[in-house]
Amino acid sequence: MADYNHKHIEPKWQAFWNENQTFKATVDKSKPKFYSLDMFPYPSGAGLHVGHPLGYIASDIVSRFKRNKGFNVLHPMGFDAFGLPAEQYAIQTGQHPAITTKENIDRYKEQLKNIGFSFDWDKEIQTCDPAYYKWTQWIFLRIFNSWYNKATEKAETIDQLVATFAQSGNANVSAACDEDTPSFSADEWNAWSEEEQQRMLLKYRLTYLSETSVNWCPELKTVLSNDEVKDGFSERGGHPVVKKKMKQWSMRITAYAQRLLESLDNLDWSEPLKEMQRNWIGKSIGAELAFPVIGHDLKINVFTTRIDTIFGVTFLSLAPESEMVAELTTEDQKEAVAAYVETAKNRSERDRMSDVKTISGVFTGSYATNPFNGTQIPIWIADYVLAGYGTGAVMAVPCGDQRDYDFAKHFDLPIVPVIEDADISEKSDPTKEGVMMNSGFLNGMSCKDAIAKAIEFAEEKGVGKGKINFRIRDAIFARQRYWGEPVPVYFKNDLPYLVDEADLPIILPEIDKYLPTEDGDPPLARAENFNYTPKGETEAYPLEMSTMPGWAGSSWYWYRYMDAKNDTAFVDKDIQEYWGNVDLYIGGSEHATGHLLYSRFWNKIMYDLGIVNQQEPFKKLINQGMIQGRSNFVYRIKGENKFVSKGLKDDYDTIDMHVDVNIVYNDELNMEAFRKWRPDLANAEFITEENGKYVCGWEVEKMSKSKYNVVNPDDIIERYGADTLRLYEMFLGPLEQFKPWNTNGIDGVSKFLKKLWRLFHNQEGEFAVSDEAPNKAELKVLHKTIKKAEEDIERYSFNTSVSSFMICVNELTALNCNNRQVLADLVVLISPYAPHITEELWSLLGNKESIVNTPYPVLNEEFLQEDEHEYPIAFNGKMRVKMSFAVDKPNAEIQAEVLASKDVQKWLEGKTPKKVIVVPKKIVNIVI
Ligand code: ANZ
Repeated sequence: MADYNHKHIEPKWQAFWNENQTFKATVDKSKPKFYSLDMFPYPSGAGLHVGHPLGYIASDIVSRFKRNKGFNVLHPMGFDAFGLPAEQYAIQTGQHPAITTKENIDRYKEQLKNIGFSFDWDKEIQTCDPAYYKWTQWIFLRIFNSWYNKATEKAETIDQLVATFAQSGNANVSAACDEDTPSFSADEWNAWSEEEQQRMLLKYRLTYLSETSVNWCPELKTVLSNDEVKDGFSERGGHPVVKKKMKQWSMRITAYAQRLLESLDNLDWSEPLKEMQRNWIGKSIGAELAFPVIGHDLKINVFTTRIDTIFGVTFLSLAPESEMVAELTTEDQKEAVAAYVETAKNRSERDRMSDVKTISGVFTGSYATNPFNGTQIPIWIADYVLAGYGTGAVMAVPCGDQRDYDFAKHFDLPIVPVIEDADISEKSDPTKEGVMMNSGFLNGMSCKDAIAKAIEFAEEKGVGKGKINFRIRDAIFARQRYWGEPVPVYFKNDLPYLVDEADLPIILPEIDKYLPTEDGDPPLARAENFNYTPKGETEAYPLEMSTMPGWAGSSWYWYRYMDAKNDTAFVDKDIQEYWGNVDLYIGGSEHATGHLLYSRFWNKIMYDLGIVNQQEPFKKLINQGMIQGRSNFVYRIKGENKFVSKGLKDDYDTIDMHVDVNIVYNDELNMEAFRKWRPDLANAEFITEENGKYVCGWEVEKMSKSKYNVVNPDDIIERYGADTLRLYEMFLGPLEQFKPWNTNGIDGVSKFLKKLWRLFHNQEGEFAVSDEAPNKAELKVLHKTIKKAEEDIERYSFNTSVSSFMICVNELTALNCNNRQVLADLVVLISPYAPHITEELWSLLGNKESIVNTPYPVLNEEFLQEDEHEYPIAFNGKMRVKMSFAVDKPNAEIQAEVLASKDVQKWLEGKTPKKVIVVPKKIVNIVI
C-alpha cells in the first residue's frame, strides 16, 4: 500500500462500522451519557446538497469526541417524512406519497452513509411509519384528556376535572379555558346529558375543536399556520392565502405562554434565538378598560399598554371582523360599512398590518363614553386593528401612537395632546416617554406612575383592571390534506370522541385521488369505510377527516430514538430516565418559532402528566449557519454564441450567464464540458485569456438549482473522499456563520490528509514508524494540539481545530517525526473529524479495536512549558533590554549575566547599580 486512497479506505471502514454495530447505543449505567441530536430532515426529492450535512458533521464530531472521552453516546438519525411536497407530487403524478417518500429516504440514507456519520441506524425513525405515528396518536389522546390548572400551574387529567365539576361545579376551578365558558354549579353539571357535558369539556381540553379564523390557501387546499405564511403568501410555493372561518383542532399553547417564556432563561441557546421566541410569545403588561356604548346595552373592551393616555383618547377602533360591527352600525352608515368590511375581509391580517400606505377604515355611526371623563367618542372600524390580539378593539390616542395618529390625520379626527415630549415615531414605551400634561388627575406625573394610578382608579371604579396579554395564539392542529397522521377521533352526534388506545394506530387509509372531494371535504373523505366502531357498540361512526399538521411528529421524536422499536410504550421509562434530555441539539434557526416552540410545549404537557422526566427537552442548542452557493458566470457577447473570459469582458458588450459550477474548477471553465452542457452551447466559441484559459466570474448567492450552484456531496466524496468533505465543511468558518461554499480551498484540506498519511510512511511509501521514546520537541507539538483541539471542541469551534491539526502535521513533518507514540495520539485527536483515514492509520499501527472507543489523549501541561523565559530588563522601572534565560537558572547567575551584558552596560553608562532585583520568570529591575 502506498499512497493515500480514500476510495479504498472509506467504504472499508463504513462496512466495518456497520458490521460491528460500532455506534449502537444501549443503556450503560457505568458510563455518563451524552445525547447528541440533529434536526431530522424532510427527505426532499432533490437529495442532499453540501449545505445540509454541515450541522450533522459538527454533531458527529462532538459525538465521536465524547465517545473518546468515555461517554455513552446516543447519536440517532431519522426522517420527518410526512409533508406537502410528496403529496403535491402525488397529485401531479398519481404516485402514492409513501412511494416517493421511501425513494427519497433511501437516497438520503445512502448519501448520509457515504459521509461516515456515527449514527446508530438501528434507532432510525420515520414519522410516516404506523409504528411511529401510533405513538404520535397516543400522545394526542393524552393531550385531549388534559386541561390546564392555573392554580397548580400545570396540566392535569380531565377525569380530575370531571370529578370536581360533579362535586362543586366550576366556581373554584381556575383553568385555561375558552373565553365564553359559563359558570355552572354541581347540580347543573350533574343534570346535563353526557353530550352537554362533553360539549362543556371541549372548552377545557388542551386540544379542542373550535370555529377559528384560519389562513386558508386555496391553491394548496389547506390551512397554514402563521409561520407558514409570509406576507400573505404560502411559504412553500408562494400561493395566495386568505382568511376563512373553519372548525379546527387547536392546541392550547397559550396556557403555557408564561412557562414557555420563563424557562427560556435557563436554556443554553443563543440570545437572538431566545429573543425570537420571546417576541413570538409576546408578553405585554397593560390594562383592560370598558367603554360603554351610548344607546346600547353594550361595552367595548380595549386592551392598552398605555392606560395613562386615557385623556387623549379621541376615538375607538374595532377590527373589521368584530362581532359588534353589525350592532353598532347605524342605518345611514350601513352601506359604507358593508363595502369596507367586504374588502377588508379579503386581506390577510399580515397584509393589513404591514401595509402602512393605505389607511382604511369606516365610521360605524355609534359613540362610546370615555369611562374616565365621560367624553363622547366615535367608534370606527380600522384596518390596523387585529381581531386576534387583545380584545380586538383599540382606544385610539393619536398623540401617543403612530397608527392612531395616521388614522386621525387621514379621517380628520381630533388629536388631543396629553404627553409632553412624546415620541410617536416608535411604538410607545412608558419608560422612555415624557410627562403627562392636560391629563386630568394624572397631570404632571411620569408615565410609569400615571399608569399605576390610572389602573388603581379603573379598578376602584370597576371600569377596568390590570391585564397581562400574550401575543401567541393557540396553535391550529389540523391539515385538510392526505399525507399526515390521522387524528384518532370519531364523531358521534357531531361531538368528538377518542378512539380506544388499544385500537391505535388508526392507519392512514388508501384513497383514489389525493384531492379534496367535490364538496370541499379533505381527501380522507374519499376513503371507503373510514369509520370507527367503539367497543360495545354496533354503529360505526365517521373518523376525523383532517390529518395532523407537520409539527406533530417532530414534537416528540427525540424520545422515540431512545427506544425506537418499543411497541408497548412510546419509550421505556428507565431508558428515558437514563438518556434524559438532549445534551446538544443542532439545527436551523428557521425553526425558532415553529418546531422549537411546539416541542417545548408538548414536552411540558408530557412532563406535567408524568410521562417524561425533563421540563425542557433541549439543553444546549446551536443553529448552524447556512452554506450559500458560490455561483459562476460566463460572459456571452450579445446576440452571439461567443463567450469572453472575465479579464477581457469589458472590451465587449456582454451579458452574464450562470454556468454550472460543476464544470468550473478554481474559476476556470472546462470549455469541453461547457459545450456538452446544453445542446445550444455545442458550437460555443471562446475568447480566452492569453494563457488560453477561460476565467469565470463569481458571486455568493443562495444555493439553488436555478443558479446552477448546487454542489452535491457525492461528487466531492467521489473526488476527494468523505474525510476531506468533513474537514472542509468545518474549515469553511465558524459553525454558526453564514458562509459561501468555495471549492477553491478544498485542495489544501486534501493535501493535509496526504501529509498526515506521509508521516506514517517512508519515502518508498511503506508504513514505517519508530518505537523510540519521543523527544521533547515532538511532545510539545503534540500536547499543544491536544490542548487546542479539546478546548475548541468544548467551545464548538471546529474551524480552528482543523487549522491546529494542519499546523501540527506541518511541524511534525519539519521535525521528521514518525514516532509511534506521538502519531498514535495524533490520529485519535483527528479521528472525530476524519474518521476513515484515522481508523486506517490506527489499524496500521497494529490496533485490533476501532479507534472510536479509544480514550482521548490526556494533556500533560509539563510538555508545554517553555524551557526559557524572555526577561524584560528594566532600568528604574523602564524597560530597555530583553534577555532570555533558562527557567531553572538561579537568580544570582541571571544577575551576573545581566550585568555583564554589553547592552546593559551601555544603559548603565558606567554607573554602579544600587540594586538589582530578579523576579523569576517575570522581570529584572535595575535601580540606578
Ligand atoms: C392606547 C395607546 C396609547 C396604545 C399609546 C399605545 C400607545 P403591545 O405592546 O404590542 O401589546 N392594540 C391593542 N389591541 C390591538 C389590536 N387588536 N390591534 C392593534 N393594536 C392593538 O401593544 C399594545 C398596544 O397596541 C395597545 O396600547 C393598543 O394601543 C394597541 F400612546 O392603547 B395602546
